[in-house]
Amino acid sequence: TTHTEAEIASQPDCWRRAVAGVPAGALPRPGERVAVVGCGTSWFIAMAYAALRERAGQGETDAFAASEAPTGRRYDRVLALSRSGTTTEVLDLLSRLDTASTAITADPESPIMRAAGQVIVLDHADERSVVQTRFATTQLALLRASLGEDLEPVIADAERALAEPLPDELITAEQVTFLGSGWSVGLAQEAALKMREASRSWTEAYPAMEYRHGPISIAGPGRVTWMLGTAPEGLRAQVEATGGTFTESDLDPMAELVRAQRVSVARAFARGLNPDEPLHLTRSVIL
Ligand code: F1P
Repeated sequence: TTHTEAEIASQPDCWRRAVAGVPAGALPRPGERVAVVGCGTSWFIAMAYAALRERAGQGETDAFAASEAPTGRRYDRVLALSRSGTTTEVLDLLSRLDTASTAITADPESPIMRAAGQVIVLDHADERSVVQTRFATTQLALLRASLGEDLEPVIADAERALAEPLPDELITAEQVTFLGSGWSVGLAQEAALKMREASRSWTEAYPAMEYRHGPISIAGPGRVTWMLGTAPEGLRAQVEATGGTFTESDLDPMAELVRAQRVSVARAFARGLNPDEPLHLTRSVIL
């Protein structure tokens, strides 16, 4: 088996370990105004957490690609996400800050250890694959737990997502568009990125309601529209009217992301690709 497959399968265990030891102190406190930053996968996890933290009433929370964080706004804390702890845009941003900062990383030897005021190391979730799967979801599990959420039902859903057979039509589809709503918009982006990285598939991602404003134009036979979370009323019928396939499930969106990771690996194998080694990508992007 590939590293990617083993890392996908280990997610329930990784999440359990992370939520058993949520570090007090280093994470954003209720009431703080927070900017969450990262690149690639880490940016999409930042988007999901920002929406969840606001929904939990813990304070204004904005998510930015680290390269695009605005300079003219005041935040009480910047939360920087980076598996490698070496990504250039994240380190540059931290070096320019005069606010409190916290980083979450997998690598206790990386430069982010000195660049951030406080650091949470999730080394048990580090990965061998270039393609991030379990580190991304483990940090989100930790962040969800820090907002007071019970992760047990989510872990049970992930176990279901790992055990169930994958429908062939998801593996052979010509094109896949992921949709989300609220905090699952970031997860839809992440699912789409995973499928591109691991299997060089044509994927897109949108907020579910936005999908009706143009993106649905490409729906049709052999193409899949895949909702993470609860779909808006009528969307299934609209997609099916184009001849396209509509997929949704009652799993927690983070568990549904696990299913999308598995489909990404299956699509890589179907195309003769090694999901551990995406084209034109390295484990961390240093500019
Ligand atoms: C960010 C990132 C990953 C991507 C690949 C290259 O890494 O863009 O999202 O999957 O591994 O780097 P990091 O800052 O989280 O280490």
